[in-house]
Amino acid sequence: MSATAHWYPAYIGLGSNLQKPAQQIEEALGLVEEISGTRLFAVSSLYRSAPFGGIEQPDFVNAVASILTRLSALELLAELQNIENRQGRERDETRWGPRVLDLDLLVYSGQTISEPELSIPHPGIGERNFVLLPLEEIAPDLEVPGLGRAASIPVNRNEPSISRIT
Ligand code: ROI
Repeated sequence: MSATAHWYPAYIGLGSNLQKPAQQIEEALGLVEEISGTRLFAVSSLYRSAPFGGIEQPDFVNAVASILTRLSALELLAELQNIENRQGRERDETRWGPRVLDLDLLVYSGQTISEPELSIPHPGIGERNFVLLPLEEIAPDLEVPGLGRAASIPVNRNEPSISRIT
């Protein structure tokens, strides 16, 4: 870890639709708390959402968490992928197919990053209600680079249904 004195705010999207999804999300949050130089700050409700992307599969459980971290965005990404792998995520799974655990780095400290392995802000934020609604719940005033204040980003009217479960 290239530790600096600074703590950066970051937002993580969590999703699962296999192997007891709500438990997968809770377990992942516990592992996020154990990432070095990182503190869990707030967690949204859990949401049940119909699958986005046109492939027939079980409903998802989704949530968003905010953290403070001393890691860089790429260091944090590696830690999140490590958690996905520990919870049995298959790297060769079908695009837009079912998954045990998805951890997406959504926003990192007001930065815009375009690297082959990482796009920040996450391009799905404005397009996916399963990201947008939990993000608006915990951080309505967050400025998402390019999109503006979280609470002002419009909800997508033609998307699959989503509801709070906790
Ligand atoms: N659909 C929903 N509702 N929630 C997700 O987390 C999710 N993740 C995905 C795909 C398969 C695109 N669809 C999703 O990766």
